[in-house]
Amino acid sequence: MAKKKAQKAAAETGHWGEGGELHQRSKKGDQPLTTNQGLVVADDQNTLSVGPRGPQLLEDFIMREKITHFDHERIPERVVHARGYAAHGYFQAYKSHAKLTKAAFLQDAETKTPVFCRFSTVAGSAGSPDTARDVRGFAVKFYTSEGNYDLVGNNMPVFFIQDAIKFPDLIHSVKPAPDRDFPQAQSAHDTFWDFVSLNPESMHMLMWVMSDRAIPRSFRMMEGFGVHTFRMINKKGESQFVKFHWRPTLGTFSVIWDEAMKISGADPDFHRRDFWNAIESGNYPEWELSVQVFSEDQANEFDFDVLDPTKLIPEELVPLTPLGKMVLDRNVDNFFAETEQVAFCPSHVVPGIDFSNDPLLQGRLFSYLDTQLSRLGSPNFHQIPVNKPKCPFANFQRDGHMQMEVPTGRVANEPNSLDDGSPRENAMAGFNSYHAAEAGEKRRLRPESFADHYSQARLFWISMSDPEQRHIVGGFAFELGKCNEAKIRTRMLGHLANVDQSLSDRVAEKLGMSGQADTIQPRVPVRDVQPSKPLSQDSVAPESLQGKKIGLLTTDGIDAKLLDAIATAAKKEGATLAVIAPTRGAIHTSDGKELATDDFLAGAPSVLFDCVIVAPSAGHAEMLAGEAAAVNWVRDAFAHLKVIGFTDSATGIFEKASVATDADEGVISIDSSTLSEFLKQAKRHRIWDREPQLRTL
Ligand code: HDD
Repeated sequence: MAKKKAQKAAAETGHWGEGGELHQRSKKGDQPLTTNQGLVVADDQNTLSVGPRGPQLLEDFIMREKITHFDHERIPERVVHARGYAAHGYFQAYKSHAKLTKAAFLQDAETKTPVFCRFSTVAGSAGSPDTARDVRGFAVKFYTSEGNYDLVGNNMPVFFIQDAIKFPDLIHSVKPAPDRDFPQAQSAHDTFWDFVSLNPESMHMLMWVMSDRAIPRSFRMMEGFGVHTFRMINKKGESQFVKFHWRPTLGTFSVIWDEAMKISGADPDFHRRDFWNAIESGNYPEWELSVQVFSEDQANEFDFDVLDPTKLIPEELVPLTPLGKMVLDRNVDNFFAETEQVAFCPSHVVPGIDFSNDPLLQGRLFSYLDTQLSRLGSPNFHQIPVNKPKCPFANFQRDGHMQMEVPTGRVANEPNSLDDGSPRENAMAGFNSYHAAEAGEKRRLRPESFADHYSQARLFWISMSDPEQRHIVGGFAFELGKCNEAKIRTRMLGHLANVDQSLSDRVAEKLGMSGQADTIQPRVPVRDVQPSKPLSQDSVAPESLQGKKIGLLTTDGIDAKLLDAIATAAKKEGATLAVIAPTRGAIHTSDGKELATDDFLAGAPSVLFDCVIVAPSAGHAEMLAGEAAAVNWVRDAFAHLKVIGFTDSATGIFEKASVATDADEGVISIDSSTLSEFLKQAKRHRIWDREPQLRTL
């Protein structure tokens, strides 16, 4: 009971024991500016010099300290997942999952476990745009009462390769070419497609990466997956296999590729800005954590190997068991100290969670600590507040660069009978690896059960809705179109034909290469598979404006009643409204009230919004229709399949944009009393039926 109380208090304060600085906002108050030695600085504007124009003095230790520190501000960026964004929050189980696992944070519904969650792109460097086509990292650190547990996953449930020894090759192939250092944050180039087309095990993952999943609308609208098969072990020592799933409460949504490219220019920080703003405004992103639970016997019945990270388990085969909910409710105080220095590691587990023999996972268990030693520069990086467990921890590891603790006593060995003999190991409470019986020859071998590279790629393809299939075709055609080597394109068309002939034909047609696919013989026959509905984000997407953004393009003199109706509806639907006017200063509504704008036309193209309304005042409608940016606003919103509401005064802009005001059900005339149809359509996210007329190429 006392433990539970302590856990509850810990979750509220963010302290598991000592060293809970992480959860305290720094206080500035009246603190004077000092040097790093605490000396108050009298003048921070001028270097010490002889005379007003005279030579500067080496003696100026204050200037030297400041510049020296600045000179050393950078650390190496992550070798992958360099661009990321994170927040604090908590995880809470729905109920006890004691039957499944003995992990303390899953034993009851009261314990709130603090978490730190970082999302990332994989290929781009730290300054690359958010909306690049890429896998997204989804890494969660649970600060549990038994130590830190890291679930280091992605927003896709499978991976490119089956064995970690191929990871450096995969990453080298997708990163900028070593001679010319471009392209940045792109897989659309020869080295990547050359590598994957020579590694057919990547085919399933490629389907995901060419799909809408690789261009998420928001971190808040992304699923997450642990990818590998893990074990859960209960108090009786019984083990089950599990696969982890995160599901966002808002549903899973994406942008359109043309939009993603334009957002890269209009707002390279699109995802982080969206995430930061949502948390600052109290709209805390939430995910449900579930597991697919299955026994080893069950696994042996599947027609794929659960140790192969290029395979998923269809939910029809093993449904999800919900475990609890994660809420991210606090932005970081300092990006570098927290987001940049956080160190996730798949080998950070707690009693009750263990690994499987997935060869990719086993390689990962080595790589993370290793890379963090060079990235964070010392074996003591676990002492950095964001990495420090919130439960007590003690051992005899000592010294090293940047040791921040001051261990006391004369003993640094275990066992010992000096001092009080502690800390000591504890066979009962401690982590015990699952006693799996293993035997076999020592060899370098890929199991035959990993040989089917096309069936699940096909499963993904046939599970997609028509628009999703169109986007996959478009994705392949775009990426392969950027490959200069024709032999890579024909090889890939050959692989795609093994996934599905129509997929290969459609991509070939878009490339202008019909009939040129290589013939590639699969190692094992491609299986007959049934579609799995949950793989299609479109088919399970909620019709909702929750968490979305409505862009209102307007001018001085906007109808006050209409504005009020839109603002009220947006609030009711849980959406954000952004008022965009030709200039940034405040405008006035028709009843003379001042209205602050959120952005200005040239700086806020319609790609930044989920749905839009165009409502200039009658007096300024002609002026707006003469603005290319306003015409593009409408043209792009239509091309990106958005729902567009408009007032009568806006028709001139539509004419210039060549968008018919009765084009389809997504172009809707509105006034202050007829918003309901606009809202109904906008909840559909996109008007997919519009797409075939707009993108025939
Ligand atoms: Fe990895 C970072 C996820 C395969 C080696 N990985 C990293 C991050 C995520 C993943 C989310 C960013 C963590 C953060 O936000 O700091 N990685 C995955 C997933 C994989 C995967 C889901 C396949 C299922 N990774 C993988 C392999 C290796 C690595 C096979 C190496 C053998 N990953 C690393 C790394 C990184 C990393 C080099 C770079 C920065 C870091 O670890 O701290 O160790």
